[in-house]
Amino acid sequence: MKEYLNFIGGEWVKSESGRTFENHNPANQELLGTFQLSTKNDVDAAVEAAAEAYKSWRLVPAPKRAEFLYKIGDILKSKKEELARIETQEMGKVLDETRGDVQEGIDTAYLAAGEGRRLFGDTVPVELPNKAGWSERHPIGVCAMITPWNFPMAIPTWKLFPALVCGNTVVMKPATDTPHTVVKLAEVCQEAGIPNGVVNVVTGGGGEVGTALINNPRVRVVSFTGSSEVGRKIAEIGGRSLKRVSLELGGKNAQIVMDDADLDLALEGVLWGAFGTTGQRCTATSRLILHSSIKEPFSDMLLKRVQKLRLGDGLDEANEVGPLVSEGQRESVHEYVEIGTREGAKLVCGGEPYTEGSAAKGWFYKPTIFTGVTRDMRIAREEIFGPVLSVLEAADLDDAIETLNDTDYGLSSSIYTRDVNKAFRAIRDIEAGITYVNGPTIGAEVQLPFGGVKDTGNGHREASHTVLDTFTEWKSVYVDYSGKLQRAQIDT
Ligand code: UN1
Repeated sequence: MKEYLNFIGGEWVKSESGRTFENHNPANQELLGTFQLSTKNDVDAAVEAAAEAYKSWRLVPAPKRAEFLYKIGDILKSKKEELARIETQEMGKVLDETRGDVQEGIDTAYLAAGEGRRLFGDTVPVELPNKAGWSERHPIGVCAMITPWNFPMAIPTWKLFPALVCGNTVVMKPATDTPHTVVKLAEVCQEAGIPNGVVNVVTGGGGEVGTALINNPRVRVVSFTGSSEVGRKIAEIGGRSLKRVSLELGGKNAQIVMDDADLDLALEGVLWGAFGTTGQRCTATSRLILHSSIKEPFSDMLLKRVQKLRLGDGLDEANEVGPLVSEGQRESVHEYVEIGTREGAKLVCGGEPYTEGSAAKGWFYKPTIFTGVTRDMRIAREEIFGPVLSVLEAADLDDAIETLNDTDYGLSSSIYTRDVNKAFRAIRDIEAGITYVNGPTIGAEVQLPFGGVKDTGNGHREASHTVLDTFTEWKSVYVDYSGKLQRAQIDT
């Protein structure tokens, strides 16, 4: 059985703990490899290496830093299939989706590389003669990245690549369910010739490794994607030392279907949005809000299609829905199904593990739909992170938008309508970081900001050029070439 190592200061090293943890395939529980169960000392060594590398990396011109990212993008492209297979094995989602996940990493590499020749600041007129002023972006230092298991490649790259092009150095801690993909990502960085210590990876549990990273005084930025519960704790700890903390947290995304919508299109949308990635996206469609007049026919259409979804090992291209990532995840999804039933919602399909044939060895769960869900029910308010869809009803557009907004989260949202006036009102009034018109709640592209409002985050955005605000400090520069003291706001 292969043992994978930490990547610190350009070397592949064991944890000082001498201990490892196992990585299993959620489709069949096969043991895939062991990874370092790291300690605070391992983290401190990685931060030390990153701090040392920062001294020279920050001085490499940004277009030159970008050249590494172009190379990384090229290598990822050449290894796309291999990486997708590794991902499907450790995370479970079907190959088409893991290929998409790697593609998102490739897109992010090229987007970030392009920033190497932009990183725009402002050049503005100044009020005194013979004086110039502008703003420029500066790197911050060592950045910690704590990344989730649902997008084992894309999400780490959303953080890593922009941080690097801005001149920061990085310590990454991948989710314990999917460490292999990030270890591969580090290998790709090494192959591209990234200088030692610029990228470091320390695997292990959130309690030990994550906590040590957040508490390390030399870490200046923490970028985290995960639950709102953990995000709050990170923000509290980070707040004490005034670290910059960028959080991308939960969602309770809804798709609205109006009475004038193309129902076939809306059906394709909700199937993909709710059951793609087995519902394990922070952007997954977790609520379906149906206009009363199409509620019955649309629910019938949906039920017919959902029951035909093919579950199974993601490596088999015939399968459409893979397993949940772990036994714990399956238990937590099932608990929500029990809660929904107790709350009085009507379970119309699924609601139990899927155990047919070889699926019995994996953590599969049947696509599940509840109808008759009301806004006060927990299954309408809390993130489930599994293949469970709650169907609610709305009398008109205002009611639909009010229902959609009636949650603590605000990540993604969608409306299906053929009425342009309704579409624009929805874009204006929906409280979310992302709104799709006639498309599902999933499928963001990397050149637009990604993130959400309310409990979904703390105001930062990943992707786009907006992510640069997480990984740079602004410096305003004034150059007075008058040769005399000029007093702003006083001298004329
Ligand atoms: C996530 O939902 O956790 O927009 C990330 C999407 C993908 C990224 C999702 N591009 O669905």
